[in-house]
Order: sequence, then C-alpha cells, then structure tokens
Amino acid sequence: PKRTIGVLVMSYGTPESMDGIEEYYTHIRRGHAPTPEQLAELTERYDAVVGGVFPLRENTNRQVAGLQAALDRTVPGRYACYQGLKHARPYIEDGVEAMAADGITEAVGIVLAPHYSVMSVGSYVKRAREKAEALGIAMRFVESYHLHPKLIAALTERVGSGLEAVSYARPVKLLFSAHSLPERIREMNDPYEEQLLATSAAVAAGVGFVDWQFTWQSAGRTREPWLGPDILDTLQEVKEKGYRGVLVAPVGFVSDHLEVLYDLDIEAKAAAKELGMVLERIEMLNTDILYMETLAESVVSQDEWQN
Ligand code: FEC
Repeated sequence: PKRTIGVLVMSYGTPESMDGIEEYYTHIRRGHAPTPEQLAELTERYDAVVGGVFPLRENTNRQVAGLQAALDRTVPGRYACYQGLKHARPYIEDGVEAMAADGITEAVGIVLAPHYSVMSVGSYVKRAREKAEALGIAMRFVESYHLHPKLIAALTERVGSGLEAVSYARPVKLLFSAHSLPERIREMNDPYEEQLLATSAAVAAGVGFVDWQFTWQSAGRTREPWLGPDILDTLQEVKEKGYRGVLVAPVGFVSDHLEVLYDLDIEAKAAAKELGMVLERIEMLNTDILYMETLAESVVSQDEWQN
C-alpha cells in the first residue's frame, strides 16, 4: 500500500475569540502575561479591525484547504495536510501529534511566510522537528520560497493593479514592507533582510517600476532596537520628497490579518492622510492559485520519499 506523506502547514495563529486574546498574547511573550494596559491596547486593535472576528483563522483554514487541493492535483492521494499554529490552537506540536495519531511516518513542513529568519520560520521548524523526533516521524522542511516564480508572478500582478489604482495621485512611491525583527538578527547572519530585498527587487522588475524602496512595519514594543526605518518614518520622508501617492506591498505577509488590516490599513493610512498623501496597499495573496501552487511545488520538492 502507498504511504501517505504528512504536510504540516504552519501559520502564526490568532485567538479564537476576544476572550482568547490574553492567552494568545501571553504565548507570544513566551509565558509572560501582558500588563492590563498592553492587553487593553491589543484588544482595541482587534476591535478596530474586525470587531470580534479573527480573519487570520479563516484565511489559514482556506489556505490549508487550497494547498491540499493543489497537492491532490499534482499527485492524487499522496499528501495529507495538517495545521500547526505558532501561538494558538492547534499548536505546531498538536499538528505533529495528529499526524502521528494517523500513522504518518514521513512528513514535510512548510510555513505560510515566504522568507526565512531564525526568529520566524526557524522557530516554527525547531518546534516541529523536536516533536517529530520524539514521535518517530521523519520530517523535512521548506525553509523559504521567496523567489518562487509563481509567487513573484502573483505579487507582480497585484502590484501592477495597485499602481494603476493609485495612478491618480502621482508621483507614486512603491513601498515593500515586512514585519520588523530585533536588530540583533544581523549579528546572526540571518538571511531575512536579503531575502525580502530579493523578493522586492524581483517584483519591481516584473512590473517595470523603478521608484521603490523597502521599509519595516509592526516592530515590537520592547527596549531593544528593531530593524528600521519604520513605515511611519518612511512616509514622512516620502512626503518631504514630494510624493503624493504610496502603494504598500507587504510582501512578508500572505494573508489579511491584524498587521495588515490595522498597522497598514488604519494606522499607516491615517498617517499618510495627515501628510496629505494617498496610501493604498496591494491585495493579499490569501488563496491565490499561484500562491497555492508555490506552496504545493515547494512541498513536493522536499518529498524525498518518492518512488
Ligand atoms: O491577525 C492576527 O491575529 C495575528 C497577526 C500577526 C501576524 C504576525 C506575524 C509576525 N510576527 C513576527 C514577529 C513578532 C515578534 C514579536 C511579535 C509580536 C506580536 C504581537 C501580536 C502579533 N505579533 Fe507577530 N504577528 C502578528 C501579531 N511578532 C499581536 C504582540 C503585540 C505586539 O507587539 O504588537 C514580539 C514578541 C516579543 O515580545 O518577544 C518578534 C514575524 C511575523 C511574520 C512571519 C510569520 O508570519 O511568522 C516575523 C501575522
């Protein structure tokens, strides 16, 4: 009989309801509960965006289903997808346990984030690997897919239509963005920045638009320095140079969620308006077919148990 290859699809995770925000935030802070002020502030951000609905959960569910369908088109019946979330249930470890319970002995892990950092994808992989080793599952991982031609094509298409949508506010600056990380990743020779710049350059070349730069967003509120410049400072700088329109392409993210719907659509948009500029952002990939195929092809490339 043919063996089934498990596919552990990992994503950031989001609370299941407003009541779950404290537990979620505590998990992100590695077991340290937030202060009441911090909790209130995060709750307000969720309230402002979604009013009690957490779009990342539904989007991740749909992406996992979309990847399953893409894999089934490639090799029918060979792959079975399981979900594992970094900061919410089902946790990464729960996903590995579910594979073991179904008798899976070989699996591929992939994260719904295209760029590798030891602090992002690296920590997902470490947790999955430890659990898989404990349960006797042989596991391989997709570490990044930031230059996959289908990913670049999907992003290029979105940036192209985004530029058209803001063309009434020329001159337009194209800003690629991603989640900031503590500056100390530089001492670790982390590929994160380089991979993000490579994606940005490939997409800009794809649309043939040269007036772009890269900026960070959503830096954590800790005392250590985070990678900059932050998008709010970049907007100020862009304004001073005489731009009237900005298109943001958050290429470090693949889904509609808090960091896009609040940090960009509410906070950055308001900042741009204050400066007298128009800010638009590209549509997120969500279940874009080219993105689903990017994931499927990346998974198959790590399936060393073929034949
Ligand atoms: O919609 C949602 O409910 C979840 C949105 C969400 C995504 C996301 C992605 C990334 N994060 C990354 C790194 C960090 C680091 C810290 C950190 C903190 C938070 C907090 C919230 C949050 N993150 Fe997140 N992140 C999302 C949400 N993130 C909420 C806590 C409050 C705050 O600081 O705003 C700092 C942790 C610490 O204190 O030590 C570091 C990275 C990504 C993109 C890659 C990925 O998806 O894994 C990197 C989505």
